[in-house]
Amino acid sequence: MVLFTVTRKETAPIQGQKPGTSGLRKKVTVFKQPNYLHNFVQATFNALSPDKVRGATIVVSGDGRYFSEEAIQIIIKMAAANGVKGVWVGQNGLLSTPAVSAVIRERVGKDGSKAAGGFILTASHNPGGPHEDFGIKYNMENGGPAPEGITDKIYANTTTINEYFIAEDLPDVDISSIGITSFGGPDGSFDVDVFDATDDYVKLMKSIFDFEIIKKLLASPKFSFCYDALHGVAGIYAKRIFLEELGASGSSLINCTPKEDFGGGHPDPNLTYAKELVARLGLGKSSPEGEPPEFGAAADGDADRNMILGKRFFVTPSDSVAIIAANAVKAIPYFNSGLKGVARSMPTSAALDVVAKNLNLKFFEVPTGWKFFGNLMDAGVCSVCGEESFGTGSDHIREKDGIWAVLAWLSILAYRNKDNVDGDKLVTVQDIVEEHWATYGRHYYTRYDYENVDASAAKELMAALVKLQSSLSAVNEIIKGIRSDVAEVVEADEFEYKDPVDGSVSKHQGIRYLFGDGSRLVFRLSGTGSEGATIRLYIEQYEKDPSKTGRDSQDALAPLVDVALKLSKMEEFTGRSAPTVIT
Ligand code: VG1
Ligand code: CO
Repeated sequence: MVLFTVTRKETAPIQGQKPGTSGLRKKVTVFKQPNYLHNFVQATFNALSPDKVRGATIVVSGDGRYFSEEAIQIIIKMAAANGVKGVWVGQNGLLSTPAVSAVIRERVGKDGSKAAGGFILTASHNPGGPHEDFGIKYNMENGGPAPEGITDKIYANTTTINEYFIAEDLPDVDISSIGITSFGGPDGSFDVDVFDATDDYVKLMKSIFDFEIIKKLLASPKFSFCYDALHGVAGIYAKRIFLEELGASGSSLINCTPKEDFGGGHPDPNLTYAKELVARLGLGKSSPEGEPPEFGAAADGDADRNMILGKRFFVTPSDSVAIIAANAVKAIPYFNSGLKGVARSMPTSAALDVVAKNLNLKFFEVPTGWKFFGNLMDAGVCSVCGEESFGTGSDHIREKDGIWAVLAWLSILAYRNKDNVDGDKLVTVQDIVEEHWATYGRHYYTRYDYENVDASAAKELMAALVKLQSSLSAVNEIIKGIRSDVAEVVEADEFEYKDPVDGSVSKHQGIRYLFGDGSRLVFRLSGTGSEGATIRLYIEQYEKDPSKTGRDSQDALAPLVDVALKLSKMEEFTGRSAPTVIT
């Protein structure tokens, strides 16, 4: 057995290591600075209670982006030096974010141990490569992202850190082959367990969904689908689940081999970046050859996001979570005994609220970021939740789950077509969405992102919007001057959240303007960008009248967009006449 020693290294604080909405995300060039990663990892170990580190087992893996392999070797050596007993690594350092959550919750090691938490290495939907982004975050024993109490501690530690511990003489571990490598250190043995990255996750999915009914749908000559992993880690799960388990044909999968630079693209599943899929589904500018598939879906780099498409049809993420919630009990075995409650992030449209009201379900509105759903799920009051940013999930884990969302939609389609898979015409994605609108009304919705804006200009814009909120009559005067065809603002505030489980309060979670007809404008600064500031503007309008739910979304929202841009003086502050991305 190879023996190792522990070295104490002197270091000094490095500025800017504050975790954002989902961990610390920076350019690779920043992460490669001497001690940058080391400081953050040590600050994390120091923020956890000692029994979750010393003698504990932790998971380390990610979406395989550039710098992951190097980072994994550093973290293994630091874990060993900090008294960790075992490190679990997905083969080739790969594990999707939802799979890490599943592994922490479900996997049992050879000695019967479970993991105390894990580092996830990803910058999610941000591009990868030597000049692009890297990221790291810590998930706790429940499989969910560290709560703010912990991330605040981590940050505080990074500002005072003066030492870290590393097993410099521990050789690099071969993470490409499955198996356990044991080392001997001052505290006894230290094991690195490299395991199959898909097994635990696939097993969990099979316990949630009825794979047989989905298999029948996929086998129907009337059905066809296309899944785009955008070169992210979702590809390895897609191959296992859609091809091996569900019998889909290889041609249904595109970009399903993970690449460290995501093929040079943005692994962001939306209408702008998932170009190939969008074109295949007949939603692009040029029409595809032949008839588009009935169903399409995409994932982001770390496979926690999803985009759902029908033939020539886009499902907004806010509608998607509402539709899954409305159909879950019948269509998904895991929910057969009912939903404990549902939740959405604040900027997500109120489509889910209407379902909750109709089905008499507990309902929660939380700040942006998945960490806020975890407490509700642990407390047993939330089964299904989602965010407008292409994130959907349930209490099977404590992260959003891209493949789960696709299986949820396939389950709904399979259930709706179960007596007629061989019939002339299947119930389509579009049919399901339009039926939903007819029952619950439609929330027209769009988000404008202004990326990499000058940070102080963004702050000034937000400050001006907060200032405006002190007088609603003045706001309504301004709005009247912009458009006469929008309702009055009846409430304006900065969203603040008191966690109903632990009582913690999160302030300044987005600026809201709420209109008398249920319309909303929300302004937020992104907490996941790695450069400058990103302003997000969310625009929503509710339409109950079934004869008006079929409008073009852009037309329906045009007056509110006009109001939002002028009220915020977007161009004046940012110098941008158009957003970077519209979703
Ligand atoms: C964005 C989304 C948010 C999501 C977060 C992490 O955060 O808006 O809804 O939870 O990304 O998702 P922000 O602060 O940039 O708006 V992921 O897939 O990047 O881990
Ligand atoms: Co992601």
